[in-house]
Amino acid sequence: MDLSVLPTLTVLSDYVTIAQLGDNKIVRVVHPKASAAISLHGGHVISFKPEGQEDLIWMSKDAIFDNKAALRGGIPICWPWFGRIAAPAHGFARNSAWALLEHRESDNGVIVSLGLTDNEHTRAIWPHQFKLVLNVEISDALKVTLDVTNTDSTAWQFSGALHTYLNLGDIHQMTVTGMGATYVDSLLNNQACEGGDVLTLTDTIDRVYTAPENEIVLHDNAWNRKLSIQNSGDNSAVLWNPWKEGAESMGDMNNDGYLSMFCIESSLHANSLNEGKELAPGESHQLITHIAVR
Ligand code: TA6
Repeated sequence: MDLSVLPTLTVLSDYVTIAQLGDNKIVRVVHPKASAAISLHGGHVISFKPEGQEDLIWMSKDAIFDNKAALRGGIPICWPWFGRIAAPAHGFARNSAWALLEHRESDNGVIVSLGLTDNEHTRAIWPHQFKLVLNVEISDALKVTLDVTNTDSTAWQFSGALHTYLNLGDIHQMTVTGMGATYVDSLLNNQACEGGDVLTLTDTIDRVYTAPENEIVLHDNAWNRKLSIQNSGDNSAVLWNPWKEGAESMGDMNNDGYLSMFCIESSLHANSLNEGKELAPGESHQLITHIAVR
C-alpha cells in the first residue's frame, strides 16, 4: 500500500500523521526503520513495511473503507469472540471506532497505542464492561499486543484472534513450517486431524492448529524471504486461505487476491461463548503477535 498518496489530516510528530483513506482515518507512521498504517476504525493494522521490504501485511485491493465494514486484509482484531459462535462474526472490535491513546517514538521506531472500552453499542451485543488497549510497535519487526482487561464487577469469558493476513509473492511457491502436527479442520466439520511438518497449498484451507511451535515460518520462495511469526497468549494458530472460489465469493476481496495472501493468526479459540478464557474483575490478558523478516 502506498501510504504517501493519502491526504494528511493532522501532523502529530515528525513520524506520525493522521491520514484519510476513503471514509477511514488512518494513523500513518513513516520512520527510517519502517512505515505502517493503522485504521482507527477497527484498530486495524493495514500496512507494515520495514525499510527496503515489500509490505509484510496483505490488504485486499477491493477492501471497503467506508468506516463501517470490517476491512478485508490487514490484522483484524477478532474480539470478544472468534468465528461465528455469535453475531457479528469475529466479534465487534473490528467494526468499532478505536481511540488513539498515545504515540511514542525514538530512533528505534514508533509505538502507537489505541483503546476501546465498552459503550452502549457494545453492551447491546455483549453485556460486559471491558478495556482493550492495542499496542502496535513499529521497528525492524512488528509487534502487536492486544491487552484485554475486565473492568466489570463479575467474571466473563472471551475468545479472539489477531487475524493477520500476510503478504507473499506466490501462494503456489509458499511453504509453512512450525504450525505443529495437530489441527481441527473447519472444512471437515471440525474433525481432529494430524498433518505433516511442512504445509504447501493447492486448495482452500481453514484450520485451527492446536499445538503450534514458538515460531511459525512462512517460506515465501517467490520473493525469497521468510516471515517469522511468534505468537503468545494464544491457545492455537488459525491458518486460512479461501482459494479461488472463496475469493470470488467475497465482494471485498479481489478475485486473484488468494494468490498473494495467507492468514496465520494468533488465536484464543473457543467452541462457544462460555468456553473462552475467563477473566476475573480487574484481571488482564495479552494476546501478542510478532512478525519479522528473517
Ligand atoms: O480465520 C479463518 C476464518 O474464520 C474463516 O473461517 C473465514 O471465514 C475467515 O476467517 C474470514 O472471516 P470474515 O468474517 O472476515 O469473512
